[in-house]
Amino acid sequence: MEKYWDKDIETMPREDMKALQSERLVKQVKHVYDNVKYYRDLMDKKGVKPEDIKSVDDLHKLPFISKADLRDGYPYGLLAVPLKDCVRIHSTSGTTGKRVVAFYTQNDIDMWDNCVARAITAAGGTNEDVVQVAYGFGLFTGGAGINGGSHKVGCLTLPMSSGNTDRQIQFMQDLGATILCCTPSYAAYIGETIAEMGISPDDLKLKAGIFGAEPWTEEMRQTIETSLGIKAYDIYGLTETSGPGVAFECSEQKGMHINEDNFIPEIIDPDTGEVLPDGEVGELVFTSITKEAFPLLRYRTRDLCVLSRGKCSCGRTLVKMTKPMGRSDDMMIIRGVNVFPSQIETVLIAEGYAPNYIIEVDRVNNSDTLDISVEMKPEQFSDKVKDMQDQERALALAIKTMLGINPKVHLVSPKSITRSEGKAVRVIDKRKLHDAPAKK
Ligand code: DLL
Repeated sequence: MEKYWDKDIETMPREDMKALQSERLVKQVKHVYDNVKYYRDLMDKKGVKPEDIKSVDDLHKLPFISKADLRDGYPYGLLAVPLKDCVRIHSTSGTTGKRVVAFYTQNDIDMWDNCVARAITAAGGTNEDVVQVAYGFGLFTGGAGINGGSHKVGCLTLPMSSGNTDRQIQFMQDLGATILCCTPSYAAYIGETIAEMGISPDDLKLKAGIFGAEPWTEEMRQTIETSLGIKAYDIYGLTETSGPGVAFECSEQKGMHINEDNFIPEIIDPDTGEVLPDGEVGELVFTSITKEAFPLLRYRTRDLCVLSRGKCSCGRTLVKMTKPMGRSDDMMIIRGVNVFPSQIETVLIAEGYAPNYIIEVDRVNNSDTLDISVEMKPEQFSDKVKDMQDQERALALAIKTMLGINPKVHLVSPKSITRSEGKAVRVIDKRKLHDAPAKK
């Protein structure tokens, strides 16, 4: 039987949800307009007043906000409550420019914990479970966010943080962890390591995993489920809106339910900003209607996905989003063709390779090059050059069939690609170096 953390909300009739969202939106827009000058200026510029927003049907009247605005406002420019009411910050892991700093009141933390509690419950978690939190702790929201939700459900919580894989596995065995939470790339690494240590998934008590923070494919899900002997659930979120738990997967494992009593989603055309109907691919935009300290109206996530409101077998009525197929700023345009790393990952795993790869894009003589280094499993390795070349050619052909462009494939020896303990970095686009202005 499906279990819910907050049945009334999770299975609420759609009309009631719309009414709840509208009531909260009206209040939130006023809160933001009254307390954040940055928003007041944006809304005044667009000629929208809080009174113009009477229900979710008026959402489209509000201006968008983007990461650039948040950087502009760094650090306090978008804060909507006095600093004395804030109890915590988290921050994005941006490598360039200013980081985004998000603020939380205690109510914001409670709301966030509840969202994560829904996700843990949907993955079958109860207070009988032992949850191993192997997301990073610190400014990153992964560790703290899952930790809070796990406490809320009453699970025994192991705040491991990421890394130190031997210790992860030892605690998993000694304390009988039943739910593992980390990035999917780290889960795949842990799966690989237990196999090397001669531990069978049957020797572990693990039953489920809650993985997110980076794109991962259905093929990757299969790999993780088999290597760890679990059901692997997706979880989505971003620092700007709170952290993990904005959306979560249920027993159907087909798309993630959005906690839309807190975050209203829209899908827009990333080029024109036009709102698209359900079923169409576009950029996900969120309006947080319950956050006090750092509320965002129409925040452009850059994540590309599809929304659907069909009936879900789990009984939840919350709108669903597909797995993000990548970020609009992660999409590579190679010889004019749009390429997402996830497409390449799909082919690699379908062709029997491990999900360990590096994609390198460059420009030579004005023409784009695509080189993919793919790690072999030990049994795929051959000391005959011809065998290796045949394998490389076959894989290049399979990728060409998917992408429409010819890559150069390099099979590299087992274990030669560095494993990720957090978000995996799989793409090196050297063209950006050529395009960067020369330093004076
Ligand atoms: O990654 C929050 C999080 C932590 C989510 C743990 C899930 C689990 P940021 O570091 O701000 O926050 O990065 C947010 O990561 O805009 C997506 O591009 C990507 N992302 C997050 N979850 C998923 C997912 C955390 N399940 C950015 N699938 C987002 C694909 C994801 N991409």
